[in-house]
Amino acid sequence: MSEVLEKVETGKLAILSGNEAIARGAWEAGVKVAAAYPGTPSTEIVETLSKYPEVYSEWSVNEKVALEVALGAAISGSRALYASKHVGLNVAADPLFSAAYTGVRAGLVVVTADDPGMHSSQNEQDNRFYALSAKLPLLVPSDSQEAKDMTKLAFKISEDYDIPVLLRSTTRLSHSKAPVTLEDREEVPHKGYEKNPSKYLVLPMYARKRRVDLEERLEALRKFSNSTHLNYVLEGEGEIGVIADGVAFQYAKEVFQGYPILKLGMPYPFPDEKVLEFLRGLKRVYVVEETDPFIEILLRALLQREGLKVEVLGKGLIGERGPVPKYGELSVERLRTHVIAYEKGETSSESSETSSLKHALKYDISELPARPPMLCPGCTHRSVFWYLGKYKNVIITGDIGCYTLGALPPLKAMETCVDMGASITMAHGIEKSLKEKGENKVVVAVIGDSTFYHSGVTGLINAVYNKSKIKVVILDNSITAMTGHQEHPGTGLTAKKEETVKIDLEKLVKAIGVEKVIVVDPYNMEETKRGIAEMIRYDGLAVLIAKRPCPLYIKFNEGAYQVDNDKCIACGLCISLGCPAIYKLEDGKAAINELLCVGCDMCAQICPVDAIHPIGRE
Ligand SMILES: Cc1ncc(C[n+]2csc(CCOP(=O)(O)OP(=O)(O)O)c2C)c(N)n1
Repeated sequence: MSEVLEKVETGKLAILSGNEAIARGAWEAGVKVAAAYPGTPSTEIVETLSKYPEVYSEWSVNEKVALEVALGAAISGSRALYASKHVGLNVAADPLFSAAYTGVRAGLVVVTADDPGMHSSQNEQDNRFYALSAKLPLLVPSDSQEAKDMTKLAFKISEDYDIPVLLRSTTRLSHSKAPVTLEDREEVPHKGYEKNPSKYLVLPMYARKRRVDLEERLEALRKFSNSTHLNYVLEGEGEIGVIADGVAFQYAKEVFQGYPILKLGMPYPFPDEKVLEFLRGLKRVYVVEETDPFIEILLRALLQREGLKVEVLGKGLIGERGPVPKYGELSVERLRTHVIAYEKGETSSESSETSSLKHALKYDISELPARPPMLCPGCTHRSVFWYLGKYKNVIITGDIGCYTLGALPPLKAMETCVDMGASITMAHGIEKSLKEKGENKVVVAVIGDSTFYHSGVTGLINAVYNKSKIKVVILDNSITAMTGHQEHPGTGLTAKKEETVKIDLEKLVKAIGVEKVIVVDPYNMEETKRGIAEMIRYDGLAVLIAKRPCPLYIKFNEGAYQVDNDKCIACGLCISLGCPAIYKLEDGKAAINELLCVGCDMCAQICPVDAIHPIGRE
């Protein structure tokens, strides 16, 4: 964004994505420290902030670290921001809960970017519930302007009530662009550090007092939530009303035109008085929200408290099904279809969840040619999977990154993927379990370099300590490729692209106590094959590091290759690499799309008849 943004003067409009707007809001609020671990759809928040010279920004090694860095900055007087994708906040949940107790000093804003519909995530998770369980105020913007304004306000709320503020975005908001009015940066004076162990040290004896204090802060925040302009009514007519938040509010506005709508920009603490005022005269309320029935649960609890009889129609709770889809991303169309179907009493028919999911998938199935996701041409991960997949008696646990695609055909060399870091720990668990059964199977964990620093390293320490014999492959492409090439502790650069120490994976692994460490160049097929065989044969814990930079990042392109059609024997070996640049001709022989080929040479090295050569070098 910043190129656009920097040219735009204060007071003018800029077209910003939700993420850019959050970054801009933080900058205008005088934020001094920003820490994050990348993760779609949140990555651009700190990526954008890192371009502002006034803001210290870092890619932390993982989300727990990022939140603790931000909390440390806040309690010592600098406004600070944390950002992650929804699952990232699970990693940071430990400090999150305690931060509500300690409070902050300067404002601390915790941004969670949820991913309804799982555009690029392993689950759907509604992080508004973190506000409820960690006892934090929650702001939910509906467009880019609100994203900026609410971020600014969040810093103020955080300071006024001495508590971190949770700001929830979703993919649609994070990545859609809309006009935003820009303002100047407010230079907030540094508050400095003040020693206060009874506040910042959560020993039970202090924490118990802070727990009471937290309840008082929440009660004050409930009053704020009842009076803030963030929760407002769009006037309408009739006895049917709507309550909505976030991007779902935009859909509700379209579908329920003319109805009164209560828009909750601050759904937690639940603005009970404002909601009751809104309910006056209403017989039925639709609750339109994305992912889980967060507002719906609170609303029903409120009705129960008041003994009020208003029909609530949302996603439905236990054993119920309402007019709002229970899962998947909403859209105007999807919401409308569901509401109409519900009104017609068709909840269990074709127009129920299943059919609407079919609707959502329609684009994949009928409007675009089917194209399964694949590792890029020249991907350094390919050769490892190609060889690993040939071991039939080996269990391969995986992890999250570009390399998760190694699980798909034709490579099919990964059997599990649960969360970041789980490859090594689960491999260890599988090995121990099978040992109990008397089976000594080789279990191989495959993990990327960024994921290894994030949470693989602790699993490896655990495996060494607990006498594991697992094998670990670290796919070191020297960047966090999956989320768009962010730096990490092994790249030698910071988030601001300043030079820094480059942590040496091989030395690190050896320092942990791994005795067998093999390093290979994954573009060298023979070396990779031998390295994998040696690792698998080894009677003990062994680590293989496949080291070569991501070709997309370094813009590797050695020139395309071609297949000599006369020599090709249609054996299909090169095709089994799963390279998008290689395809099968009608006669079964191979051909290479020279626009895609980057000349990694893997296919040429495995061709049994030497039929593949660089173009112009037959
Ligand atoms: C807890 C959590 N944080 C962030 C993410 C997003 N994410 C998934 S994998 C990954 C890192 C991938 O980098 P690396 O391990 O180096 O593999 P590469 O994509 O480069 O092959 C990130 C940031 C996530 N899925 N879960």
